[in-house]
Amino acid sequence: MKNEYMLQVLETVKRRNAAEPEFVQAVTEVFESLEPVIDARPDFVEAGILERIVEPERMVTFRVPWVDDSGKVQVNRGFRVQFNSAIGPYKGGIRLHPSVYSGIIKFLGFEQVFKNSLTSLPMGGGKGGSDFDPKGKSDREIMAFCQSFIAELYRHIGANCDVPAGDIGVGAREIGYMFGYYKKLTGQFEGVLTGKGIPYGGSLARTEATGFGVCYFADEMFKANGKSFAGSTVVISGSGNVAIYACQKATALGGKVVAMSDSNGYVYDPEGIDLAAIKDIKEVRRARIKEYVNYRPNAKYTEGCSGIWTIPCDVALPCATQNEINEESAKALVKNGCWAVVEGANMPSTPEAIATYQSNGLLFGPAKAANAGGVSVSGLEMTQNSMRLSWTFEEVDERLHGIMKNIFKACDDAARTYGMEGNYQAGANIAGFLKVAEAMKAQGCV
Ligand code: NDP
Ligand code: 2IT
Repeated sequence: MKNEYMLQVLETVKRRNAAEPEFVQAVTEVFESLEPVIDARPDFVEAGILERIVEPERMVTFRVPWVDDSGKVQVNRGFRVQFNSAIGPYKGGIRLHPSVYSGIIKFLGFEQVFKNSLTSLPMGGGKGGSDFDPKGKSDREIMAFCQSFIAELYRHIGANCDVPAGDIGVGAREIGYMFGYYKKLTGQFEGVLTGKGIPYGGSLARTEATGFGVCYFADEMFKANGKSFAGSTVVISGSGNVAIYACQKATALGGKVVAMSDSNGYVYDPEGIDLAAIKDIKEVRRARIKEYVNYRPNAKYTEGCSGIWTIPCDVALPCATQNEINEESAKALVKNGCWAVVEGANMPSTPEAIATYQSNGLLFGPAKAANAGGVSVSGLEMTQNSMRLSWTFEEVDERLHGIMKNIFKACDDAARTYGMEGNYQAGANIAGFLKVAEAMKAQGCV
């Protein structure tokens, strides 16, 4: 990056957020793509768009006290960042994981601003979470935590203000407990959360949306480059919501998924992953992936996460967590003939890993475009709630497919316009940014 003004804004971001490396990483990655736009748009400089877009509109941090099954009081820390509302109410998930702190929430909130813009639906960017660890907790403990979390968060959210959803550690069970308590506190039955259960306002296909969307995006990118899932070998990290439905759709499109993982290790099944077994282990029993070998004796379980990227594959779909592919893993993928990386997780590739994909000519589908299917169907859930009706699975899936095609086209077009054909990372950042920047400029200095 050579633009003096952008370097100065980035320096301020680094100084002000020195203890939040993930946030600085996310901002740096976006800024590096925006240089040609800022060079061409002095009006954005004059309107202070960059200085404003890197600063959340607000962020709340709060105490979350709850009582565990032994009767002991536990205290976690809760967060919600309301990053940008230029194009719609704040929208974004809630993450429950022990690694959560302000820097994780802010990086996710910042990414969400551009992702939500790419969906073409009217949603601003937000994110929340807590350092609560759901692993090994009873249903009652999960409910106690979720109720305490919402007992504070309810005053900051609302159907026209801020609409949370799931992320790591938050699925339909947690959203149900949060929705129930929000309704008790406010007396309002409204579309304040998405990812709700189907009987009380949830959308069909929201569960599948992120994973399906990753594959719809990949499919478009492959077609545009003369490639296809058909006959390809696929490696997917994670075995949660995104990974499971990415596995299902990649298989339906003709790929063979040979490996999946959790935070303890990975399974390699050369005959192709048995998704029913994974669903039983992860969705029904909430157990560990190492049990997969009890269902499929020919599969092999290996402790540790990064080894999954040394398995030869054509297509890698990182669907677990941030910075899970570093330069070494990226080089292993390249060495073994991998030709595409499409990101289901948020920021799963380090900057060095992305540079490795690009210098070796891999097709790269960046997270904020490729995983936007989840929040897109969340947006469609909000639409259905407002209309007080619900669409069929097929109708939602078809809209999701159309949105993912449009997102690919927007990335492709923006990359071409700015002379970076095939660089969908730059295209996603530019296309996502332009809509938000125009809206911020039009709304004045707020
Ligand atoms: P889940 O909680 O359903 O699953 C997370 C999966 O990733 C689990 O297999 C988990 O293993 C693994 N994982 C989590 N943290 C780590 C870690 N630190 N190291 C290694 N593995 C880890 O979450 P989702 O599937 O919903 O989310 C996965 C990713 O996708 C996240 O980056 C999330 O932000 C992103 N995403 C999610 C969307 C959604 O709609 N849910 C939408 C767009 C993006 P274990 O069980 O051992 O913890
Ligand atoms: O990262 C994400 O886009 C999500 N976790 C989904 C957010 C949402 O509001 O559905």
